[in-house]
Amino acid sequence: MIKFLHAADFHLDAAFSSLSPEQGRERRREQREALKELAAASADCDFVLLAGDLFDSNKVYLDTVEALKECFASMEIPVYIAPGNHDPMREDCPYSREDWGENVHIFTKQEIERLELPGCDLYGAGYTEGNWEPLKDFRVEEEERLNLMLLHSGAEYNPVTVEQILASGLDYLALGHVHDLRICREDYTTYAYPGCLMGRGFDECGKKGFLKVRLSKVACDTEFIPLNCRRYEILDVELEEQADPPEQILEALPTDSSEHIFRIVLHGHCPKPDTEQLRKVLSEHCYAVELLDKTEGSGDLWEGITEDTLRGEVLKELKSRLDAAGEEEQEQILRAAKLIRDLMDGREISV
Ligand SMILES: [Mn+2]
Repeated sequence: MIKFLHAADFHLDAAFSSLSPEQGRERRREQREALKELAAASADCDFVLLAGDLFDSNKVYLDTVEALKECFASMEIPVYIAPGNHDPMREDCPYSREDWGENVHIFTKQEIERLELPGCDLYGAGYTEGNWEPLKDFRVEEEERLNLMLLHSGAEYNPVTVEQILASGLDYLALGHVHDLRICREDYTTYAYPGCLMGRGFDECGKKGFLKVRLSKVACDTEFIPLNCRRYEILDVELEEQADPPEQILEALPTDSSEHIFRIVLHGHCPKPDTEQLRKVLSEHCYAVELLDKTEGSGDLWEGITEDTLRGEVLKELKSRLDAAGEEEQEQILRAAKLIRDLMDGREISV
């Protein structure tokens, strides 16, 4: 059995443009710090596979180069890297510019290279440009060995198909590019994306981290190890008319909210909340917060109910049904009332 770490998509030195410049700098410092957790987890492993997009772009701070070199040096086991579409293998890229240390091997070419390691064969290729299919007509050379491959692969970058994976003879395909954790199995081949190392936006919510894999010819055990770092979270809060909005939202926040970055989406039939005031209150309880007000004001829903018109008649009927209705039915009636109001106001509606 062999044991290794599989990580990808660090996106070091990302812009973090949705945060303040100061918070962006802090997040980039945190990215460098996070590398220490990865190094610590590698202690009982045979090697480390890094499937590309380690850098967000070609522009890398010296602090980042130093932190990554320190991470690799402290690992004391071989580290294999397959460059991705954010950090393609080019003449002037950080992989070419720097000396990353003796234990680091970078798959520099856009063609499959085979390395014979103790206990397994490791295949790999880097991304340089264009749309090349790395697994097209690929078959492992020695079936009886454990066979692994390291690639940065997506629909437009080094694409692979399930048919090609099935025909490859690989035991484990370590992929990068997809920022969510995905572990799949076809026949005896496990192929996985560990997801990005840490979230950078609301499309990368929740816990992020890397995989520790134990692999033999008969079994593949993948353990997800979340990084101990800030998360992006989307929180939907249903406001009630009578209650105090800040209080309701604070109640919905997790206890460690000051560590994390939130998008809070407000729903409900209630008077328009004062989002400026809310933002002020919430920013004291969150690392960063974004508020989306999707509430539908309730105050004007019954406007015209006393009129001696068709509108008044319909609203009166709905209101009396609402007062008599159960909770579930109430929701339907409120939706109907809103629809009728919008229709009579001449708004474009969708049912
Ligand atoms: Mn990426």
